[in-house]
Amino acid sequence: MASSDLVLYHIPKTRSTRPLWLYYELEDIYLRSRSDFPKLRLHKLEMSSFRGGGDGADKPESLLAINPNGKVPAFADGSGDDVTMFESCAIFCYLLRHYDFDSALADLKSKVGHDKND
Ligand SMILES: N[C@@H](CCC(=O)N[C@@H](CS)C(=O)NCC(=O)O)C(=O)O
Repeated sequence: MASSDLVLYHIPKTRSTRPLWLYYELEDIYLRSRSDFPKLRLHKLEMSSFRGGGDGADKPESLLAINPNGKVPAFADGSGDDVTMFESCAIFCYLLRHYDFDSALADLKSKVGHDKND
């Protein structure tokens, strides 16, 4: 994984759509103007095959390494400290805090007092 890559495990029409939608919004705003805007490595899974094996048998080991519950979304950010997360709303806030550089969509940075190192 390149150091600036984000990773998202996603199944269409599930909660993983929340962070995926936000990533695309941020990409639309920042891809051309910010050279440090990260690429997304999207792992798109299908619910039918995902559930087939039961007890995580059909779930990729790399997904289970991020989320032992085997649910999506599962997210990783390889920039700086290696961050892994698996709650859609937490990932959503993380993306806004770290990659909505100009607070175009929300101003989480000033409201919660966090910066990129928090
Ligand atoms: N509270 C979690 C819910 C995660 C969740 O339940 N994900 C479902 C899809 S919406 C899932 O992965 N289901 C497949 C399974 O449990 O095997 C979040 O919002 O991220």
